[in-house]
Amino acid sequence: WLPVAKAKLYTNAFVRQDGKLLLGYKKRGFGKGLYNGFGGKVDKGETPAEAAARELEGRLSGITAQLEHRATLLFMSPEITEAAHIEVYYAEKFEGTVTESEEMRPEWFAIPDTEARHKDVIQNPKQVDDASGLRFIPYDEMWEDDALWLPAFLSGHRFIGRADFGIDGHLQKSWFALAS
Ligand code: 6OG
Repeated sequence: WLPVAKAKLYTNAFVRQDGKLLLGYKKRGFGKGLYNGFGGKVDKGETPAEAAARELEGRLSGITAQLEHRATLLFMSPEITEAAHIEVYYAEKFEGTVTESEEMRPEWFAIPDTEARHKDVIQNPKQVDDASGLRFIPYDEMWEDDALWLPAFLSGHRFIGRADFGIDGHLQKSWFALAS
């Protein structure tokens, strides 16, 4: 038996502080023009946790954070023979200064405080939080799958999931399960 596709291992890290979420606007490369957590490929000889710490530090030019593993995601797409396997990390505390890098422009966003508010922000994007003056999480400028799992991720759930994209680049099917 031979697997038909290879899974490439990536990390992604989301930092939250004082009710705000730190995202990066990707200036170049894969996912250009979209907001995302901070991460990249896991190098040979490196664990995902090590890669997540390295990427976070590199892409924010010098922050260190206590990273907590919360999700394992698999993304499939008909255009690529490689599936993306992403280990997703969460951090509430970090040290250092958030700085723009060549690849990512960091920006803080308000986090909706209830599930209903989250749904409203997903359906009606570009809303600004009166209390902080920050824009809510920009789901309309993120990967399409993010709206399906980021609310649960931010509520503290640990899970595994898979999202399949079609040839039109849109999400076709997805599946999530809480981790035990
Ligand atoms: P570099 O190529 O810049 O790493 N990534 C995804 N993130 C989300 N939220 N959804 C997806 O759905 C993704 N596909 C890839 C993994 C790419 C970064 O982008 C993430 C890495 O953090 C399709 O080295």
